[in-house]
Parts: sequence; structure tokens; C-alpha cells
Amino acid sequence: MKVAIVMGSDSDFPVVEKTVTILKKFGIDLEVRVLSAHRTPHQALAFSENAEKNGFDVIIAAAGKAAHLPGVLAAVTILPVIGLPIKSSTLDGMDSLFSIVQMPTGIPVATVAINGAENAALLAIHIMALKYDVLKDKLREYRKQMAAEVEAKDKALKY
Ligand code: RP5
Repeated sequence: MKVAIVMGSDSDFPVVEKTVTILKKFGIDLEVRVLSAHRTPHQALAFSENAEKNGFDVIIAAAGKAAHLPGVLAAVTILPVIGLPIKSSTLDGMDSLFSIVQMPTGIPVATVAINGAENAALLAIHIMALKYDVLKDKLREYRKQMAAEVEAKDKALKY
């Protein structure tokens, strides 16, 4: 159970940190890297090309602006790649979202919401649950807790 989290810049980390928190909560091994499709393209490609051999199950790729990173990583691996569009300052993350979600046919990237860091982790866990049964129980428990929290909020606000 091992996930690679790759981000285009360390400026993405405040969002990516929430992905790390969820994965750790589920006991997933992870590696976090700063690798850019534009600034360090050769390193990014090499990482993705070797990811399967290095024991990763899923790659989460976070990027902002002209966010080519998830697509570039997906192009050289058969591991599932989850794209996490980061909200950039000028276009509010719409640039990142469109760059990641509009992949040409043949190379899919599963795209979560702009800054959807927690869902990127959860989707990775759902994918890995197909292989690791223990994660199915943990996901059921997570949803139970989430429902209990919503019910508590409902009770607290009712008047
Ligand atoms: C992208 O450009 C990164 O993923 C980041 O979201 C954005 C800005 O990077 P910095 O200029 O803050 O390093 O490659």
C-alpha cells in the first residue's frame, strides 16, 4: 500500500498536506516529491517510469497553472494517476482544472476538484481497496465516523 504524491512546486504543499494527512490516517506508505513537468521534466518522467517497479500502487499529481504534470506522469506509467488541480492566484484554479481534466483519449487522469486534496487521497484508497481488503473496512469506518459528525452538527444546529 504505497502512494506517490508528486507536486509541481513546494508552493502546492499547503494543499497537498491535507492529502498526506488522510493517507497517513489510513496507514498508507507514501513518498512526497517536488517534480515539475516544465522545470524538471526529465526527473519527473524518470520517477513515473520507475514508479511501478518501485512498489507504488497509485500516483497523485498536484499542479497549478498550466498543469501538465499529471498527464505527463500518466503518459509513461500504467499505474492510475489522480490529478489534483491547485488553485492558482490569477485564474482561481480553472486553468489547473482544465489542464488536468481535459486529457486526450488513451491517457486517462482521474481528476478531483480544485484543491480537492482529501478526495485525492480517498480516491487513491478506494482504488487500492480493490487489492488490499483491509482498506475496505477502513473506508466503511471512515464513512461511519463522517456520518456521525454530520448528525452531531445537525443536532447542534436544530432549533
Ligand atoms: C506549477 O506552477 C506548480 O504546481 C504550482 O502550482 C505553480 C506555481 O509554482 P511556483 O511558481 O509557486 O513554484 O508548476
